[in-house]
Amino acid sequence: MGSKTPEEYQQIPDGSNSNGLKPTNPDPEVSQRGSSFADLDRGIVSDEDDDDANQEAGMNPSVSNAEKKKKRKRSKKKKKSKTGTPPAMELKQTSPPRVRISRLFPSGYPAGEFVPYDNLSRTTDEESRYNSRLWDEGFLTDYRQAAEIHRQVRQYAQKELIYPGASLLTIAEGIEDGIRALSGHQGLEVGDSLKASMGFPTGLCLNNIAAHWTPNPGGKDVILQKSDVLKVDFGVHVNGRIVDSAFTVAFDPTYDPLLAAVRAATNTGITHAGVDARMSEIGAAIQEVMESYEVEIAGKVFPVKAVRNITGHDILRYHIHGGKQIPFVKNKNRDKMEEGEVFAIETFGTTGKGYLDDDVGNYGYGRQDDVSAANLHLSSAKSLLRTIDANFGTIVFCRRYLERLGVKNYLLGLRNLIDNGIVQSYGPLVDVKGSYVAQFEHTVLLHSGGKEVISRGDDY
Ligand SMILES: [Co+2]
Repeated sequence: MGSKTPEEYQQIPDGSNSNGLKPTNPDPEVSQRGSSFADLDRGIVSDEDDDDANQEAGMNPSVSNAEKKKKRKRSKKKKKSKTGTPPAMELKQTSPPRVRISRLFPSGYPAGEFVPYDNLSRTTDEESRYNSRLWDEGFLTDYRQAAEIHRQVRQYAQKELIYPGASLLTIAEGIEDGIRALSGHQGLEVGDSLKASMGFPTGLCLNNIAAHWTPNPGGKDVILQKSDVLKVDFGVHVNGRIVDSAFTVAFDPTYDPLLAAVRAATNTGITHAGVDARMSEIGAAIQEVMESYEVEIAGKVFPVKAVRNITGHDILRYHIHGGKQIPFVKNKNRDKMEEGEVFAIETFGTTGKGYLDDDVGNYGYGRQDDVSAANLHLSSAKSLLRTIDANFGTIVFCRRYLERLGVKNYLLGLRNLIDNGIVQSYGPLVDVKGSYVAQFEHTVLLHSGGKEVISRGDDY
């Protein structure tokens, strides 16, 4: 989930700003969007960012040890253990995914891709290198579980849910049902989705819609076309530890250079991330890579532009956006990354103008925990707030999640909460009509001696 640059810093973000998403125009209309264009055929673009393909996800599953230079691989590729474990005992994920991750990895979850910092002088000993003392006990376990859920659910989505003719609602629900099943939290009892659930509403953004679109109840169902460029951006949290990761799908190879540009740009951001890395340097490096690409669409060549007014961001517990932003253009932001921090490193590239505008429609709602509810008078707002606090806390939710809980007639109360600043609403962000935007995103944990690309998979 991207962090929109606040208006006052939209030109060139500079270090002093630290707001999260900008509230949208408070106009509760369901977004209209559609797609057009010709077709061709292309599957999910993938590449191998990882090497050592023989590393096993479950080979050395105990967490927080020193073996994590190795890159995790997903469980399905597990080879049979040489120690003689009978293969029949091996529990496998189903399709659709319904086996809890905790059952698949009873002795610990696979680590992410571990990349030591260039400057290893800061490392002291193996132990502190791989587990920052700034993290509490459950931190890594929760993060690795959330990341494995993300990988398994998205790879299922890539194989089974996302194809021309699929409805976006079916894709969103398929992803969300997978997350609930794999985490073992259906979220129907009060407080259950605070234990594990989506990290924010599933984003399914077509073409010039860059970010913050999700199906809404009562909205017209949108059918995926062969000519579409689809961004799939979803989050998984376990005990408030949020993994935020996104990819782009295009079936028409016309868009491959656009996807390649953004994939390379995001990987550049990951390469430059680390303790003491400056946002200004990361942004400049990302932009240089992104804008070295161009894409030819219907005989016309478009330079790929880095989007200027949305950024990567730090992630705090139960808060998808902390105070830090990572632009993907040249900038004067003086913030540095610090040990123990978690970053969503994402980039957006576009054939449009490289600047996003608000569109009509509703994406999600986030409880602002620093705003008092003492002034609330409307009883429907008070009761809705109790529901929000009990089920989502500060995790951004959407209308579908409310309706799934059986909440009815919530629009007036929701409006009141937004007007009082207690809930912030978010809406779609779009580039110009006819343009195409792609996005890739990973969540990165900054250990003391290296970074762990927690959401890395063999898909992206
Ligand atoms: Co994000």
